[in-house]
Amino acid sequence: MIRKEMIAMLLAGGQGSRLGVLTANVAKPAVAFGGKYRIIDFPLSNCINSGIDTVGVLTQYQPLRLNTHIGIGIPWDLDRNNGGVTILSPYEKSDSSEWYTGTANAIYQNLSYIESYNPEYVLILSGDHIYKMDYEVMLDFHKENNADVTIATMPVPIEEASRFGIVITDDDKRIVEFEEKPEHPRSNLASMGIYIFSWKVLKEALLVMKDQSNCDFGKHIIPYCHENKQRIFAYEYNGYWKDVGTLGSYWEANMELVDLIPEFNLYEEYWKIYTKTDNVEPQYLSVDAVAEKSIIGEGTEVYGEVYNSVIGAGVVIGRGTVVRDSIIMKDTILGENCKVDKAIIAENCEVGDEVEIGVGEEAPSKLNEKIYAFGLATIGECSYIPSKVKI
Ligand code: ADQ
Ligand code: ADP
Repeated sequence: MIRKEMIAMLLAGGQGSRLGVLTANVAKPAVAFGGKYRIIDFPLSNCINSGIDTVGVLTQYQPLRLNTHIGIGIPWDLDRNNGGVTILSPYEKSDSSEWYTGTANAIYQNLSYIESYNPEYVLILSGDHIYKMDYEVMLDFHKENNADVTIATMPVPIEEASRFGIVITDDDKRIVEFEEKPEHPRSNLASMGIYIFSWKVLKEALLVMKDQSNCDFGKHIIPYCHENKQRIFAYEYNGYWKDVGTLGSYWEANMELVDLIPEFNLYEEYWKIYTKTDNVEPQYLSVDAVAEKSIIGEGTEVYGEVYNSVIGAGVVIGRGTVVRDSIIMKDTILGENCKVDKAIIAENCEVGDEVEIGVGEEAPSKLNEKIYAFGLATIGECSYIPSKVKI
Protein backbone atom coordinates (compact mmCIF):
# COMPACT_ATOMS: atom_id res chain seq x y z
CA MET A 1 0.00 0.00 0.00
CA ILE A 2 1.09 3.58 -0.57
CA ARG A 3 1.86 5.25 2.73
CA LYS A 4 -0.77 7.70 4.03
CA GLU A 5 -0.03 10.61 6.32
CA MET A 6 -3.37 10.22 8.18
CA ILE A 7 -6.10 7.64 7.94
CA ALA A 8 -9.47 7.70 9.70
CA MET A 9 -11.05 4.94 11.77
CA LEU A 10 -14.78 5.48 12.04
CA LEU A 11 -16.46 3.71 14.97
CA ALA A 12 -19.87 2.58 13.86
CA GLY A 13 -20.44 -0.54 15.91
CA GLY A 14 -22.33 0.60 18.99
CA GLN A 15 -25.91 -0.38 19.48
CA GLY A 16 -27.32 3.07 20.12
CA SER A 17 -29.86 1.63 22.51
CA ARG A 18 -31.06 5.07 23.59
CA LEU A 19 -32.64 5.56 20.16
CA GLY A 20 -35.08 2.83 21.14
CA VAL A 21 -37.07 1.27 18.32
CA LEU A 22 -35.17 3.28 15.71
CA THR A 23 -32.13 1.09 16.28
CA ALA A 24 -33.91 -2.21 16.88
CA ASN A 25 -32.83 -3.46 13.45
CA VAL A 26 -30.23 -0.96 12.27
CA ALA A 27 -27.02 0.46 13.62
CA LYS A 28 -27.34 4.06 14.80
CA PRO A 29 -25.01 5.44 12.08
CA ALA A 30 -27.44 4.03 9.48
CA VAL A 31 -30.51 5.80 10.90
CA ALA A 32 -32.07 8.26 8.43
CA PHE A 33 -31.51 11.97 8.99
CA GLY A 34 -32.75 15.17 7.36
CA GLY A 35 -35.07 13.61 4.78
CA LYS A 36 -32.24 12.35 2.61
CA TYR A 37 -29.19 11.36 4.59
CA ARG A 38 -28.07 8.71 7.05
CA ILE A 39 -26.12 9.80 10.13
CA ILE A 40 -22.84 8.30 8.91
CA ASP A 41 -22.91 10.57 5.83
CA PHE A 42 -21.67 13.44 8.02
CA PRO A 43 -18.34 11.99 9.19
CA LEU A 44 -17.77 10.31 5.80
CA SER A 45 -18.36 13.60 3.96
CA ASN A 46 -16.15 15.43 6.45
CA CYS A 47 -13.38 12.96 5.66
CA ILE A 48 -13.44 13.49 1.92
CA ASN A 49 -13.92 17.25 2.29
CA SER A 50 -10.87 17.29 4.57
CA GLY A 51 -8.76 15.41 2.05
CA ILE A 52 -8.77 12.09 3.92
CA ASP A 53 -9.16 9.29 1.40
CA THR A 54 -8.62 6.23 3.61
CA VAL A 55 -11.35 5.36 6.09
CA GLY A 56 -11.88 2.10 7.99
CA VAL A 57 -15.47 1.76 9.19
CA LEU A 58 -15.77 -0.51 12.24
CA THR A 59 -19.17 -2.14 12.23
CA GLN A 60 -20.68 -4.81 14.41
CA TYR A 61 -24.24 -4.25 15.57
CA GLN A 62 -26.90 -4.83 12.86
CA PRO A 63 -24.59 -3.74 10.03
CA LEU A 64 -26.66 -4.79 7.00
CA ARG A 65 -28.17 -1.43 6.15
CA LEU A 66 -24.96 0.38 6.98
CA ASN A 67 -22.94 -1.89 4.71
CA THR A 68 -25.46 -1.57 1.89
CA HIS A 69 -25.45 2.20 2.27
CA ILE A 70 -21.67 2.54 2.21
CA GLY A 71 -21.13 -0.03 -0.53
CA ILE A 72 -17.76 0.66 -2.14
CA GLY A 73 -17.93 4.32 -1.17
CA ILE A 74 -18.89 5.85 -4.52
CA PRO A 75 -21.02 8.79 -3.24
CA TRP A 76 -18.16 10.01 -1.06
CA ASP A 77 -15.54 9.47 -3.76
CA LEU A 78 -14.04 6.81 -1.51
CA ASP A 79 -13.86 4.02 -4.09
CA ARG A 80 -10.11 3.93 -4.46
CA ASN A 81 -7.50 1.42 -5.55
CA ASN A 82 -5.32 2.65 -2.76
CA GLY A 83 -7.20 3.49 0.40
CA GLY A 84 -10.85 4.37 0.07
CA VAL A 85 -13.47 3.05 2.46
CA THR A 86 -13.13 -0.42 3.99
CA ILE A 87 -15.76 -2.01 6.19
CA LEU A 88 -14.07 -3.73 9.12
CA SER A 89 -16.24 -6.24 10.95
CA PRO A 90 -14.98 -8.53 13.71
CA TYR A 91 -13.39 -11.64 12.19
CA GLU A 92 -11.98 -14.91 13.36
CA LYS A 93 -8.23 -14.98 13.94
CA SER A 94 -5.97 -18.03 14.25
CA ASP A 95 -5.44 -17.60 17.98
CA SER A 96 -8.56 -15.78 19.11
CA SER A 97 -11.81 -14.37 17.96
CA GLU A 98 -14.09 -12.01 19.73
CA TRP A 99 -16.58 -9.27 19.13
CA TYR A 100 -15.40 -5.71 19.47
CA THR A 101 -15.78 -5.37 23.21
CA GLY A 102 -15.16 -1.62 23.29
CA THR A 103 -14.12 1.26 21.06
CA ALA A 104 -10.37 0.83 21.61
CA ASN A 105 -10.63 -2.94 21.43
CA ALA A 106 -12.20 -2.50 17.99
CA ILE A 107 -9.18 -0.49 16.84
CA TYR A 108 -6.77 -2.96 18.45
CA GLN A 109 -8.35 -5.81 16.48
CA ASN A 110 -7.60 -3.90 13.28
CA LEU A 111 -3.95 -3.03 13.89
CA SER A 112 -2.90 -4.77 10.71
CA TYR A 113 -5.28 -2.65 8.62
CA ILE A 114 -3.71 0.52 10.04
CA GLU A 115 -0.18 -0.87 9.70
CA SER A 116 -0.73 -1.58 6.04
CA TYR A 117 -0.85 2.19 5.44
CA ASN A 118 1.96 2.96 7.88
CA PRO A 119 0.41 6.33 8.75
CA GLU A 120 1.94 9.09 10.80
CA TYR A 121 -1.42 9.98 12.37
CA VAL A 122 -4.71 8.19 13.00
CA LEU A 123 -8.00 10.04 13.29
CA ILE A 124 -10.65 8.32 15.45
CA LEU A 125 -14.25 9.27 14.68
CA SER A 126 -17.73 8.36 15.87
CA GLY A 127 -20.38 7.38 13.41
CA ASP A 128 -23.18 9.13 15.23
CA HIS A 129 -22.55 12.86 15.24
CA ILE A 130 -24.08 15.56 13.06
CA TYR A 131 -21.49 18.24 12.26
CA LYS A 132 -19.10 19.62 9.69
CA MET A 133 -15.45 19.70 10.61
CA ASP A 134 -12.24 20.19 8.69
CA TYR A 135 -9.99 17.52 10.19
CA GLU A 136 -7.03 18.99 8.29
CA VAL A 137 -7.21 22.12 10.48
CA MET A 138 -7.26 19.89 13.55
CA LEU A 139 -4.20 18.06 12.22
CA ASP A 140 -2.37 21.38 11.75
CA PHE A 141 -3.16 22.18 15.40
CA HIS A 142 -1.83 18.74 16.43
CA LYS A 143 1.42 19.33 14.54
CA GLU A 144 1.89 22.92 15.77
CA ASN A 145 1.67 21.69 19.35
CA ASN A 146 3.90 18.74 18.72
CA ALA A 147 1.08 16.77 20.35
CA ASP A 148 0.83 13.04 20.95
CA VAL A 149 -2.95 13.19 21.18
CA THR A 150 -5.40 15.92 20.21
CA ILE A 151 -9.00 15.77 21.39
CA ALA A 152 -11.66 17.86 19.68
CA THR A 153 -13.63 19.66 22.39
CA MET A 154 -16.47 22.08 22.77
CA PRO A 155 -18.28 23.74 25.64
CA VAL A 156 -21.57 22.09 26.61
CA PRO A 157 -24.21 23.24 29.13
CA ILE A 158 -22.85 22.29 32.55
CA GLU A 159 -25.98 20.29 33.40
CA GLU A 160 -25.23 17.98 30.45
CA ALA A 161 -21.50 17.72 31.14
CA SER A 162 -21.68 14.38 32.94
CA ARG A 163 -22.70 12.68 29.63
CA PHE A 164 -19.26 13.48 28.19
CA GLY A 165 -15.55 13.12 28.72
CA ILE A 166 -14.62 16.40 30.43
CA VAL A 167 -11.27 18.16 30.09
CA ILE A 168 -9.45 20.92 31.93
CA THR A 169 -6.70 22.72 30.00
CA ASP A 170 -3.87 25.11 30.80
CA ASP A 171 -3.30 28.41 28.95
CA ASP A 172 -1.58 26.59 26.09
CA LYS A 173 -4.61 24.29 25.57
CA ARG A 174 -2.70 21.35 26.96
CA ILE A 175 -5.04 19.01 28.81
CA VAL A 176 -4.13 18.81 32.47
CA GLU A 177 -7.12 16.76 33.53
CA PHE A 178 -9.46 14.35 31.79
CA GLU A 179 -12.43 12.61 33.36
CA GLU A 180 -14.76 10.29 31.48
CA LYS A 181 -18.41 11.09 32.27
CA PRO A 182 -17.76 12.49 35.76
CA GLU A 183 -20.61 12.55 38.21
CA HIS A 184 -19.62 16.04 39.38
CA PRO A 185 -18.01 17.77 36.39
CA ARG A 186 -15.56 20.52 37.21
CA SER A 187 -15.56 22.06 33.74
CA ASN A 188 -17.95 22.22 30.81
CA LEU A 189 -15.36 21.62 28.08
CA ALA A 190 -16.45 18.30 26.61
CA SER A 191 -14.60 15.77 24.51
CA MET A 192 -16.40 15.23 21.22
CA GLY A 193 -15.02 11.70 21.00
CA ILE A 194 -12.89 12.81 18.00
CA TYR A 195 -9.19 12.17 18.44
CA ILE A 196 -6.00 12.55 16.43
CA PHE A 197 -3.25 10.27 17.67
CA SER A 198 0.31 10.11 16.53
CA TRP A 199 0.24 6.49 15.42
CA LYS A 200 3.30 5.41 17.41
CA VAL A 201 1.66 6.65 20.60
CA LEU A 202 -1.70 5.02 19.91
CA LYS A 203 -0.12 1.72 18.93
CA GLU A 204 1.90 1.57 22.11
CA ALA A 205 -1.16 2.38 24.25
CA LEU A 206 -3.27 -0.27 22.48
CA LEU A 207 -0.59 -2.93 22.98
CA VAL A 208 -0.16 -2.12 26.66
CA MET A 209 -3.92 -2.01 27.29
CA LYS A 210 -4.88 -4.93 25.07
CA ASP A 211 -5.99 -7.19 27.92
CA GLN A 212 -8.12 -4.54 29.53
CA SER A 213 -11.71 -5.74 29.29
CA ASN A 214 -14.02 -3.62 27.10
CA CYS A 215 -11.08 -1.39 26.24
CA ASP A 216 -12.50 2.05 25.50
CA PHE A 217 -10.92 5.35 24.45
CA GLY A 218 -12.62 7.53 27.06
CA LYS A 219 -12.30 5.03 29.91
CA HIS A 220 -8.87 3.57 29.26
CA ILE A 221 -6.73 4.90 26.41
CA ILE A 222 -6.97 8.64 27.15
CA PRO A 223 -6.40 8.08 30.92
CA TYR A 224 -3.42 5.83 30.08
CA CYS A 225 -1.88 8.50 27.84
CA HIS A 226 -2.52 11.10 30.52
CA GLU A 227 -0.85 9.05 33.26
CA ASN A 228 2.12 8.55 30.99
CA LYS A 229 2.58 12.29 30.58
CA GLN A 230 1.85 12.29 26.87
CA ARG A 231 1.23 15.68 25.29
CA ILE A 232 -2.57 15.80 25.05
CA PHE A 233 -4.14 18.95 23.61
CA ALA A 234 -7.67 20.25 23.33
CA TYR A 235 -8.67 21.48 19.88
CA GLU A 236 -11.56 23.85 20.45
CA TYR A 237 -14.28 23.50 17.88
CA ASN A 238 -17.01 26.10 17.80
CA GLY A 239 -19.38 25.16 15.02
CA TYR A 240 -22.54 23.08 15.11
CA TRP A 241 -22.13 19.60 16.59
CA LYS A 242 -24.76 17.29 17.86
CA ASP A 243 -24.44 13.85 19.37
CA VAL A 244 -27.80 12.48 18.23
CA GLY A 245 -27.67 9.75 20.84
CA THR A 246 -31.16 10.19 22.28
CA LEU A 247 -34.56 10.43 20.62
CA GLY A 248 -34.84 13.97 21.97
CA SER A 249 -31.57 15.22 20.47
CA TYR A 250 -32.25 13.30 17.25
CA TRP A 251 -35.66 14.93 16.84
CA GLU A 252 -34.30 18.38 17.72
CA ALA A 253 -31.46 18.15 15.23
CA ASN A 254 -33.94 17.23 12.48
CA MET A 255 -36.30 20.05 13.45
CA GLU A 256 -33.48 22.60 13.41
CA LEU A 257 -33.10 21.90 9.70
CA VAL A 258 -36.48 23.41 8.85
CA ASP A 259 -35.74 26.75 10.49
CA LEU A 260 -35.67 29.61 7.98
CA ILE A 261 -32.02 30.22 8.74
CA PRO A 262 -30.90 26.83 10.02
CA GLU A 263 -28.02 26.77 12.44
CA PHE A 264 -26.79 23.71 10.58
CA ASN A 265 -26.91 24.44 6.88
CA LEU A 266 -27.13 21.60 4.38
CA TYR A 267 -27.10 23.97 1.44
CA GLU A 268 -23.50 25.16 1.57
CA GLU A 269 -21.68 24.61 -1.71
CA TYR A 270 -18.19 24.42 -0.23
CA TRP A 271 -18.86 21.66 2.30
CA LYS A 272 -21.28 19.28 0.70
CA ILE A 273 -22.76 16.33 2.50
CA TYR A 274 -22.81 13.34 0.18
CA THR A 275 -25.13 10.37 0.37
CA LYS A 276 -26.22 7.37 -1.62
CA THR A 277 -29.42 8.23 -3.39
CA ASP A 278 -31.78 5.93 -5.19
CA ASN A 279 -32.90 7.13 -8.58
CA VAL A 280 -36.39 8.11 -7.55
CA GLU A 281 -39.02 10.24 -9.24
CA PRO A 282 -39.53 13.92 -8.39
CA GLN A 283 -41.86 14.83 -5.54
CA TYR A 284 -45.51 15.57 -6.22
CA LEU A 285 -47.81 17.98 -4.38
CA SER A 286 -51.51 17.59 -5.22
CA VAL A 287 -54.01 20.42 -5.58
CA ASP A 288 -55.00 20.29 -1.90
CA ALA A 289 -51.50 19.76 -0.59
CA VAL A 290 -50.00 22.07 2.00
CA ALA A 291 -46.31 21.89 2.79
CA GLU A 292 -45.09 24.54 5.20
CA LYS A 293 -41.65 24.94 6.77
CA SER A 294 -40.74 21.36 5.93
CA ILE A 295 -38.23 19.21 4.13
CA ILE A 296 -39.94 16.94 1.61
CA GLY A 297 -37.90 14.09 0.16
CA GLU A 298 -37.66 13.03 -3.47
CA GLY A 299 -40.44 10.87 -4.82
CA THR A 300 -42.77 11.87 -2.01
CA GLU A 301 -46.44 12.43 -2.79
CA VAL A 302 -48.34 14.89 -0.62
CA TYR A 303 -52.15 14.91 -0.84
CA GLY A 304 -52.64 16.18 2.73
CA GLU A 305 -50.91 18.80 4.87
CA VAL A 306 -47.41 18.93 6.31
CA TYR A 307 -46.19 21.52 8.82
CA ASN A 308 -42.79 21.91 10.43
CA SER A 309 -41.70 18.36 9.57
CA VAL A 310 -38.96 16.36 7.93
CA ILE A 311 -40.35 13.91 5.37
CA GLY A 312 -38.07 11.34 3.74
CA ALA A 313 -38.05 10.02 0.18
CA GLY A 314 -40.90 8.00 -1.31
CA VAL A 315 -43.39 8.85 1.44
CA VAL A 316 -47.10 9.14 0.72
CA ILE A 317 -49.25 11.52 2.79
CA GLY A 318 -52.88 10.74 2.03
CA ARG A 319 -55.72 13.18 1.45
CA GLY A 320 -56.94 14.93 4.61
CA THR A 321 -53.96 13.72 6.62
CA VAL A 322 -52.22 16.38 8.73
CA VAL A 323 -48.62 15.95 9.88
CA ARG A 324 -47.06 18.39 12.38
CA ASP A 325 -43.66 18.64 14.07
CA SER A 326 -42.79 15.11 12.96
CA ILE A 327 -40.18 13.03 11.20
CA ILE A 328 -41.46 10.51 8.66
CA MET A 329 -38.82 8.30 7.10
CA LYS A 330 -38.37 6.83 3.65
CA ASP A 331 -41.12 4.82 1.93
CA THR A 332 -43.68 5.13 4.70
CA ILE A 333 -47.27 5.36 3.53
CA LEU A 334 -49.85 7.33 5.51
CA GLY A 335 -53.50 6.79 4.58
CA GLU A 336 -56.26 9.39 4.49
CA ASN A 337 -57.53 11.67 7.28
CA CYS A 338 -54.80 10.73 9.74
CA LYS A 339 -53.35 13.08 12.34
CA VAL A 340 -49.70 12.90 13.32
CA ASP A 341 -48.26 15.22 16.00
CA LYS A 342 -44.72 15.24 17.36
CA ALA A 343 -43.99 11.73 16.16
CA ILE A 344 -41.15 9.83 14.55
CA ILE A 345 -42.29 7.18 12.09
CA ALA A 346 -39.43 5.03 10.82
CA GLU A 347 -38.93 3.58 7.33
CA ASN A 348 -41.34 1.40 5.40
CA CYS A 349 -44.36 1.71 7.67
CA GLU A 350 -47.89 1.37 6.47
CA VAL A 351 -50.50 3.44 8.26
CA GLY A 352 -54.21 3.02 7.50
CA ASP A 353 -56.89 5.74 7.38
CA GLU A 354 -58.09 7.91 10.27
CA VAL A 355 -55.16 6.94 12.45
CA GLU A 356 -54.01 9.32 15.20
CA ILE A 357 -50.45 9.30 16.45
CA GLY A 358 -49.34 11.45 19.40
CA VAL A 359 -52.44 13.64 19.26
CA GLY A 360 -53.69 15.38 22.40
CA GLU A 361 -52.93 14.87 26.06
CA GLU A 362 -55.04 11.73 26.08
CA ALA A 363 -53.07 9.89 23.36
CA PRO A 364 -52.76 6.28 24.54
CA SER A 365 -49.08 6.18 23.55
CA LYS A 366 -48.35 8.65 26.32
CA LEU A 367 -48.89 5.87 28.83
CA ASN A 368 -46.44 3.51 27.15
CA GLU A 369 -42.82 4.42 27.62
CA LYS A 370 -41.70 2.07 24.84
CA ILE A 371 -43.61 4.23 22.36
CA TYR A 372 -43.57 7.59 24.08
CA ALA A 373 -40.40 9.30 25.30
CA PHE A 374 -39.01 12.83 25.17
CA GLY A 375 -42.52 14.06 24.35
CA LEU A 376 -42.46 12.04 21.13
CA ALA A 377 -44.38 9.02 19.88
CA THR A 378 -41.98 6.77 18.00
CA ILE A 379 -42.99 4.00 15.59
CA GLY A 380 -40.37 1.44 14.53
CA GLU A 381 -39.69 0.54 10.92
CA CYS A 382 -41.91 -1.80 8.89
CA SER A 383 -44.80 -1.33 11.34
CA TYR A 384 -48.35 -1.78 10.13
CA ILE A 385 -50.97 0.37 11.83
CA PRO A 386 -54.56 -0.51 10.94
CA SER A 387 -57.17 2.16 10.25
CA LYS A 388 -58.76 4.11 13.12
CA VAL A 389 -56.09 3.12 15.63
CA LYS A 390 -55.08 5.84 18.11
CA ILE A 391 -51.53 5.72 19.39
P1 ADQ B 1 -19.96 7.81 24.10
O1 ADQ B 1 -20.86 8.80 23.48
O2 ADQ B 1 -20.49 7.00 25.24
O3 ADQ B 1 -18.61 8.55 24.62
P2 ADQ B 1 -19.27 5.34 22.85
O4 ADQ B 1 -20.43 4.59 23.33
O5 ADQ B 1 -17.92 5.03 23.37
O6 ADQ B 1 -19.51 6.93 22.96
O7 ADQ B 1 -19.29 5.22 21.27
C1 ADQ B 1 -18.49 5.99 20.40
C2 ADQ B 1 -18.66 5.46 18.99
O8 ADQ B 1 -18.14 4.17 18.91
C3 ADQ B 1 -20.10 5.36 18.50
O9 ADQ B 1 -20.14 5.80 17.16
C4 ADQ B 1 -20.45 3.89 18.58
O10 ADQ B 1 -21.33 3.50 17.56
C5 ADQ B 1 -19.09 3.26 18.39
N1 ADQ B 1 -18.91 2.04 19.14
C6 ADQ B 1 -19.25 1.80 20.43
N2 ADQ B 1 -18.89 0.58 20.79
C7 ADQ B 1 -18.30 0.03 19.72
C8 ADQ B 1 -17.71 -1.23 19.46
N3 ADQ B 1 -17.66 -2.15 20.41
N4 ADQ B 1 -17.21 -1.47 18.23
C9 ADQ B 1 -17.23 -0.52 17.28
N5 ADQ B 1 -17.77 0.68 17.45
C10 ADQ B 1 -18.30 0.97 18.65
C11 ADQ B 1 -17.57 9.04 23.75
C12 ADQ B 1 -16.35 9.42 24.58
C13 ADQ B 1 -16.66 10.65 25.46
C14 ADQ B 1 -17.15 11.77 24.57
C15 ADQ B 1 -18.36 11.31 23.77
C16 ADQ B 1 -18.81 12.37 22.78
O11 ADQ B 1 -15.94 8.32 25.38
O12 ADQ B 1 -15.50 11.05 26.17
O13 ADQ B 1 -17.48 12.90 25.37
O14 ADQ B 1 -18.02 10.14 23.00
O15 ADQ B 1 -19.98 11.95 22.13
P1 ADP C 1 -26.06 4.18 23.54
O1 ADP C 1 -27.02 5.02 22.77
O2 ADP C 1 -26.77 3.09 24.29
O3 ADP C 1 -25.10 4.98 24.41
P2 ADP C 1 -23.70 3.43 22.02
O4 ADP C 1 -23.64 3.24 20.58
O5 ADP C 1 -22.99 4.65 22.52
O6 ADP C 1 -25.23 3.43 22.44
O7 ADP C 1 -23.17 2.12 22.76
C1 ADP C 1 -23.58 1.82 24.06
C2 ADP C 1 -22.49 1.25 24.91
O8 ADP C 1 -22.36 -0.14 24.67
C3 ADP C 1 -21.14 1.86 24.68
O9 ADP C 1 -20.52 2.07 25.91
C4 ADP C 1 -20.40 0.84 23.86
O10 ADP C 1 -19.01 0.85 24.10
C5 ADP C 1 -21.02 -0.46 24.34
N1 ADP C 1 -21.08 -1.45 23.28
C6 ADP C 1 -21.66 -1.35 22.10
N2 ADP C 1 -21.59 -2.49 21.42
C7 ADP C 1 -20.95 -3.34 22.22
C8 ADP C 1 -20.56 -4.72 22.12
N3 ADP C 1 -20.89 -5.44 21.09
N4 ADP C 1 -19.92 -5.28 23.12
C9 ADP C 1 -19.64 -4.57 24.21
N5 ADP C 1 -19.97 -3.29 24.39
C10 ADP C 1 -20.62 -2.67 23.41
